[in-house]
Amino acid sequence: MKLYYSPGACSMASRIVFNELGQQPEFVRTDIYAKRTEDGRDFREINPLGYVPALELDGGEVLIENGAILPYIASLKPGAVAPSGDALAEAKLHQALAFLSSELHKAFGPFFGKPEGAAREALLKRLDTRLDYVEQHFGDGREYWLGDDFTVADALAFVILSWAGHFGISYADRPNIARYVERIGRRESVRKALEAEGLLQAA
Ligand SMILES: N[C@@H](CCC(=O)N[C@@H](CS)C(=O)NCC(=O)O)C(=O)O
Repeated sequence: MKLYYSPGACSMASRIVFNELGQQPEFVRTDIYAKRTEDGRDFREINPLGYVPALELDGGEVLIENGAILPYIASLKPGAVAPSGDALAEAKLHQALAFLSSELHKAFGPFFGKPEGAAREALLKRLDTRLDYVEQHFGDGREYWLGDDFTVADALAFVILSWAGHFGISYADRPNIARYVERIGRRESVRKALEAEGLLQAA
């Protein structure tokens, strides 16, 4: 298997999950701006949409979208990093991945373009409603997104929530999120992923 990734991007969630499972695919660093892989290929030949993560399976099939890739990696070791065999628990995982991908990720995304002034304020307002939801979600004292166990949702949530510091967004008024990010960031799988992507110092 090959994981196409960019350092610190949402593709790092897959690397964290592979670390959790003690499995290592081949990692292919990808320039998401130039759309080139480190071995000189046009990345759009792998994902026509030009974004990471993309997971190339041994048979040559390519999966895209965190919401599909993360459950697929989890299925390599059923029950280890995702609920298995409980329809409601599985639905809650899909709910989490859908929210994280289509609401939280997409609310953070525009900050990579370094918006200023009124544009930044409008984006902050939109992001705030999503962060309020996350803060409330952890208000019952749960350790992980789904409750008592670490799942692939935590890998993705950690990566996305960690972007805040790079955009000058503080969690000082959101203690549940601050504690959660710190807690997940201490996991060995996460430390190893940050180190592999050259981000341990900045984390
Ligand atoms: N819908 C995709 C979005 C992935 C995505 O936005 N990836 C970013 C990095 S975090 C990227 O590669 N952006 C480059 C681009 O969109 O051109 C998913 O959830 O997997």
